[in-house]
Amino acid sequence: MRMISTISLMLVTMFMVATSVSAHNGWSQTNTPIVEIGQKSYIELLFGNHSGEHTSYRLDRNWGLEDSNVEVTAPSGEKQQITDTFFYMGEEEEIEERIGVNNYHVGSLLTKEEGIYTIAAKGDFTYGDETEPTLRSSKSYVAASKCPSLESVKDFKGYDKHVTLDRAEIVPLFNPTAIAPDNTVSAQVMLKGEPVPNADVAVIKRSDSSEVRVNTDEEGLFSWEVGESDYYLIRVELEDSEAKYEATMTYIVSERLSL
Ligand SMILES: [Cu+2]
Repeated sequence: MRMISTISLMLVTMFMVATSVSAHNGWSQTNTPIVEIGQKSYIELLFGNHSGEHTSYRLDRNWGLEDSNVEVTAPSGEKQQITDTFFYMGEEEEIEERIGVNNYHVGSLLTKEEGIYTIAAKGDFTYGDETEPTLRSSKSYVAASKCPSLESVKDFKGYDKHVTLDRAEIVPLFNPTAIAPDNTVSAQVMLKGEPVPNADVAVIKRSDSSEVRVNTDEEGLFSWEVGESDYYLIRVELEDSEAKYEATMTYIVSERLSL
């Protein structure tokens, strides 16, 4: 009996092994990591990552919102759908060859509580000539505070909530709204609530699309040194016996906190 369960565990592990399929990805980003309570945070849904062997922050076409939804988890745990707030920023008519090209949707979230809001966008995307959709999950964060400063939000907790239990997810083990340059941080790759060992993760810097590549350990954990102040995109692509998955997450590194 034990033998059988060992074998089935090995099989499960084999199916969970990350593949190095490289494709385009969708990601979300907040316009600023910190807002005053009562103010809105604006969220962009971006799509691209073609150049540099698919480690790029560059846009390529757009994240069409069909089959997508954007759910926010407030600091209290309360969930809110904000999919209806998204507006496509590109033209939809007149110049035909530019319709739907290299643009994005932007939506918003009104903050009401102090703490970290987790924004989780999900979409089912059928790439190229594939017949089954890739299940996408993308996360970004904003902190709301009465006094919107790095100093007042740096000790906020709740960034490591698991909010995407039905597909892949990147869970930061650092506060993604208040991180200073040159810190070593870690995060965890999960698939349906279970850690994913040996996954190939890329961390991509917005200003020059340079990347850091790391592999997850047996607990799905990976660590890296955050670079200088900038926007960063973390992405991983996975596959199991049921589907293909992609998970992305963005964070913003600020200039060093003044002490
Ligand atoms: Cu490509």
